[in-house]
Amino acid sequence: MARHLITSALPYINGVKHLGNLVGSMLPADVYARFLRQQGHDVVAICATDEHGTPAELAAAEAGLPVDEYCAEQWAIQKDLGERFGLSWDHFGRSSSSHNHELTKLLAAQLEEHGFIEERVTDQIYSPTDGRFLPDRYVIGTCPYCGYDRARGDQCENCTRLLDPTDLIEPRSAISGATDLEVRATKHLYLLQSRMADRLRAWIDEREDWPLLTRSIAYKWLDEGLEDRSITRDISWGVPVDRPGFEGKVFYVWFDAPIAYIAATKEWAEDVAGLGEEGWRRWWTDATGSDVTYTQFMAKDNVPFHAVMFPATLLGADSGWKLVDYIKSFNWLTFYGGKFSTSQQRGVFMDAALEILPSDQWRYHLIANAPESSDASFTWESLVQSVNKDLAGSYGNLVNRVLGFTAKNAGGVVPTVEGSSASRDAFVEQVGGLVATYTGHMEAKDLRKAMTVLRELWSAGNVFWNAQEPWKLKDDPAARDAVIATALHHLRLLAILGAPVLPDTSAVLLRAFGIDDLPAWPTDVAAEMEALGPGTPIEVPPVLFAKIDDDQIEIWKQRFGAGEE
Ligand code: B3M
Ligand code: ZN
Repeated sequence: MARHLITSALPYINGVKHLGNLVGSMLPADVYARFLRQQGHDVVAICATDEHGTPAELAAAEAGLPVDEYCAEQWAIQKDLGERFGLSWDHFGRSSSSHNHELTKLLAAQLEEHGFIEERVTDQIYSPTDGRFLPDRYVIGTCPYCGYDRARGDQCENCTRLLDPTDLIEPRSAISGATDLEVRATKHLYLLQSRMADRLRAWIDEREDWPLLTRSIAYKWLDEGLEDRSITRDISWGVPVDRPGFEGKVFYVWFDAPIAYIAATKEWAEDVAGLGEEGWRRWWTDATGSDVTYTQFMAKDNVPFHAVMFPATLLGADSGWKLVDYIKSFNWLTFYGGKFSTSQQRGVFMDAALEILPSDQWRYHLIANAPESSDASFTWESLVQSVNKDLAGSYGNLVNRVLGFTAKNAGGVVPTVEGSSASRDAFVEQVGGLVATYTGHMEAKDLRKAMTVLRELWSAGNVFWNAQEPWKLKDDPAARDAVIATALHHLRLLAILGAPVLPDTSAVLLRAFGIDDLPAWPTDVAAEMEALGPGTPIEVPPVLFAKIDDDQIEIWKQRFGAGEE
């Protein structure tokens, strides 16, 4: 039994997340956490809402709510949706928690103590009309390179050139449209990352087992030269900087957000699980936590912050903080090749998804098509294929046939098996091989490959059942009973193996065998194939997966669109 800390990138607070957000962080983290728990490991899975920064302020303003009320509301909505998607985190916290305020200040103090913080004065755009400094992206104007008239102060969306807000022609506030902008001097704290570049590179060099995507992004940032980075902002919503001359300033959202991984663990240990300080320190500080394996899940745009900047914070603080062991990163899930977009509400969002299909069907489809080695496209056609062909056609159909046949021909109980048969032995061996491969892919967090093998396990059951033709064995009840018993054990195994991805389905199927608690991950498949006592009653559950009509695709396209702008 090992100890595993798992975090998924924190969903931003400004509204319900879309399927791309879900498959790029929270869902794969959950599948992995469930798998490790089933293997008997000591697992803590942590997530939280990322609540600070200007986008939260603006979303609250748009909703007509004070920002703290807005965040509290949205946190509750996201937590509820996550739970309804079967996300089994140990704690879903908030980056605005008192624990995060405390830890963010602590980390900043530790960095300062070791000489990694410096005050610097910079010029920034101030909007008297808005009564605030404007972050670069909230200054808009005409691009000096291509003439696009809605270019943002950090980058022109049209020609992709990186910009400085002072480059813009006719700059104005994106918040109010005000044009009376001024440049004012303002003081900020800088994290001296440049002084840590060599240490960080040496640390990344050692992470040879990381996915190529993660490593290449990390090296890109290191190769471009690690710049000192301002970690404070002139806004009011966030963790205040307690320092003379810094009144009205808060820490930058990307400084406090990853620290919320620690804070949410602390909140869980101290306020939820009643484990006290040691309860979170044993995961996060080296002194007692060195045997922890820490795995993070995220989409590729978050990798620089997790592979370089958060480690810079933790290394610089030099107080034994646990660094990540493995970063599992994802490419983009597209909506018919186009972008899922929160601001334009394009694509399918978690709330709407649950209105149209049960969570297990989404979980399977998304994981089976996760953007692991390249971008992947969500289409209604491929969703229907996952449900109709894989879930209903292969897995569900096998369950129906075997359990229905057992009810009719074996009195609804596990029959007694006498002697052995070559075909059964061959099947058990085949299943054993597939289980080993499946387990290996899960351990490697290669989830798409794992789903390919899970499908092979489903179809192996169908092939066995079809080849044995138990319905033709009326005159050889012993042989027929052996086929039924083998197929029943295989179904029980499928429920156990499928549980990380299809938790609700597995619970229903196991219930049919009278099993209430999820059995441990199989290590000895031959033993598992004899685990059910003869005479164990078997119930026939309701159909596990309903097939989707082809007309449904048109209805969904009407409602959600199909990627068109
Ligand atoms: N909230 C993801 C995003 O909004 C960001 C992740 C934070 S993880 C510490 O794109
Ligand atoms: Zn441009």
